[in-house]
Amino acid sequence: MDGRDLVHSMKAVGSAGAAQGFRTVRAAWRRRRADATGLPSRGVERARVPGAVREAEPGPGGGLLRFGRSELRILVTVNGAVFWGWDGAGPEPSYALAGQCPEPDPRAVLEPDKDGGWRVVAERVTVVVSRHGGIEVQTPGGVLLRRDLPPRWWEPVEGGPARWMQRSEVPADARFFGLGGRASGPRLRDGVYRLWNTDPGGSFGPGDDPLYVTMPVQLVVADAATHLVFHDTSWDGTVTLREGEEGAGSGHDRAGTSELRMEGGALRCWVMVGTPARVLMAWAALTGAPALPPAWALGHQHARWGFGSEREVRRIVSGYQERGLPLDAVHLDIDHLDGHQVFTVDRDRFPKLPGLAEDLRRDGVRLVSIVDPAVKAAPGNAVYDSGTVEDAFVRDASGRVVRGVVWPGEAVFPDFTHARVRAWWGRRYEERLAEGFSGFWHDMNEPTSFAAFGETTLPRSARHALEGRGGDHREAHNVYALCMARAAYEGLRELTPGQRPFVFSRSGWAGMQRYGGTWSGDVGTGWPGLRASLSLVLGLGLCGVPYSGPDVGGYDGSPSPELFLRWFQLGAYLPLFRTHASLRAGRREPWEFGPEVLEHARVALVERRRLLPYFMTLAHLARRTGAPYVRPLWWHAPEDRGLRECEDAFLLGDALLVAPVLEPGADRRAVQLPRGRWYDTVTGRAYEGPGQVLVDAPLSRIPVLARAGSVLPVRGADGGVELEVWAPARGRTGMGLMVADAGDGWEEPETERYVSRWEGRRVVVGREGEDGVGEPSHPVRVRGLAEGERQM
Ligand code: NBV
Repeated sequence: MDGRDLVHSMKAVGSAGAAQGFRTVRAAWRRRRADATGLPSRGVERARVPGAVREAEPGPGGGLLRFGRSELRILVTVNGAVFWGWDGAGPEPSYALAGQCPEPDPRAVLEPDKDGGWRVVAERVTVVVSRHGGIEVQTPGGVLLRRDLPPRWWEPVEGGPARWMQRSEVPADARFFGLGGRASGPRLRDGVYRLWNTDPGGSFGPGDDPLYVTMPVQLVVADAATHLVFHDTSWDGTVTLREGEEGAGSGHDRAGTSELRMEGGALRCWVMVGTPARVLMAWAALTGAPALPPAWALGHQHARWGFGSEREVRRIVSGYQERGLPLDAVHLDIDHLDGHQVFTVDRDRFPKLPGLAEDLRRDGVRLVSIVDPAVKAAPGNAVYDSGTVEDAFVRDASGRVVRGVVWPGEAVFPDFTHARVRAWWGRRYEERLAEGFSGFWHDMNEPTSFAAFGETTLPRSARHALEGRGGDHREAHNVYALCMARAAYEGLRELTPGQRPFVFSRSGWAGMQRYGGTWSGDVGTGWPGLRASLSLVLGLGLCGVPYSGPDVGGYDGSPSPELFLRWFQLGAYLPLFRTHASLRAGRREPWEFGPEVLEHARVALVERRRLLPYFMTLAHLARRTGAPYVRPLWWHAPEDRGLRECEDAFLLGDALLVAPVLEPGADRRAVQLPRGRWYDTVTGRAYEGPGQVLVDAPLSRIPVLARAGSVLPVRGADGGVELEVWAPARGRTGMGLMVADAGDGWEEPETERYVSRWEGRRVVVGREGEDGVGEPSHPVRVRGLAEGERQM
């Protein structure tokens, strides 16, 4: 951006300043008033527990247990997931589930247990219900994985939603992960975690909680097994976690505890037990396969709030081209809109947007547009007018359209929990497509509405359709962004049926992977922000959202050249690889940090491009199996307690171990290795795991290690696919997969499966087929060979 554009942008914000300030005071009062009259006061509450079990009614996959003051429905489904719901709650309706509830497992039967309790024995899990409604989840061998104490409700005597509490115990050695995107993880330490999607209102660091994507999804990793538990309710709540403690053989272990307190909603949950891979597979089967990104969305993307003009966008793109740096997409933020209004263009700054898009496209660069849900409340604004005709906007308890304040000023909010509104919103993307955009970046959809005081979101009393059931913002808030993503995804499927929609969204909830991914939001520029970036990506992956990444370089301020470079090097190995920064932040182009950083950033960019076939394969595997691209080191060895504690490295697929540098001044770092041989991919040096090793991490690169035996598809010098094979340890074999993707579209490519092994002094690679092992379909390059050893 040149000086004039900068002044222009600053003015736009500045002049809006005073008026906007006044609006936010008025909006805060309005919200407070709406809730004072629109929300019933809770009044006197009565506490309740289930009481003693009275009778049982076996049914398919489980059955119904009637207690003195509640009833419990248990269901084991064919994919091995267990459901239970209190007070008659069933699995549907649910915003998390991909479709209908899976079929019951006919082999799972409800039968009497000791002491007047009941149990359901299934293939992978046993559920034991005590006489007073405690529920234990055990492995088939009878080892305890989770014990839920009888729940408690607090019901308003005058009627209304009951608050409830569920306390659970897990083995003393267990570790907690998940709960959506948390900056302080990935391992969730003792503390209180809120379940309410929140814009922290400025850049955040590891201590900030909650953030934009919260989910009542916990992954609990213990020696005996891993389990995922999902409490299917979108209401506000908190989870209080306390890790257990082992009594060092004294037999006095203290169990870990998790206490869930919800402001309302059904008390129902799903549990999946097994290895991490099995659990994530069952989770994806239940909540939906992650959307497949088009290939370009796995490349490098450059964003900025405040490009300010078409000329500046061209300058940045040329900057990449002139220096031979790969670039796949440029993102336009709210400064390209006319007065910050969604689905408009500022024609003074971007007079020929479709032309710009076309030129960039010719050079292999896509344009991505920001999309905010808030619509300027002004007759004459096309979206406002058509939304008004459609009756699309959220109303308050007395029937008036709710007004908030966002970037365009006074604004109204589509009710995405209504199918008709989603369809209407989905059609709005036609305007974006006509401007030449290929992808969509949803922002401010917690939803955020500025307020001088109180919560920066819609009034809790605001009414929502909730698919015809009717309800208010207390229930709709956390699924607002999920439903917006659905509207975009489904709209785009209709508008461009041959293409994969590319949507990523700041906020979301369980199941959002069906429509796309997410990103870190406004992560603070600093070393703690860099660490938080990795925590978010890992945690979200374990909640079933595999595609995400941070604002490389951090959102605000100016990173030091070293911090920028380390962030860039990490970003190159994360699914969404995007540099982005705020309007007032310093530069983020790789060449703005001096020649040394530029050269090292180039290496990272070139390597990312080389790994594209591997990333694309991981995207397909995520869709087929639910496994995230970026996995904690314990993915294949959850019983390895050392790995369970490791939070500063990750596996990228099965083949690579990435150990980013997360602190200043490092030129080497300790790396915790899982079992087996690992090669430093740059020096070729072999290390033997399990154990900790010191690996070189000069400024030029972060350590990336390859698992011995792995076969990974990479882009060769001629642009075609090549198989990179890392020599197995002597006497061992290895393998790797390749999904040959067309880049876009819906054709289902086949999975090529490769095996590597020693044959005398040679490493050979074969492609497994129906009639045995044949020749590989791509050129092969073997690495990690000692002198005198040969390939093929
Ligand atoms: O649209 C402006 C920004 C955007 O750059 C950022 O990525 C989002 O997280 N947006 C938030 C709204 C303004 C935040 C101060």
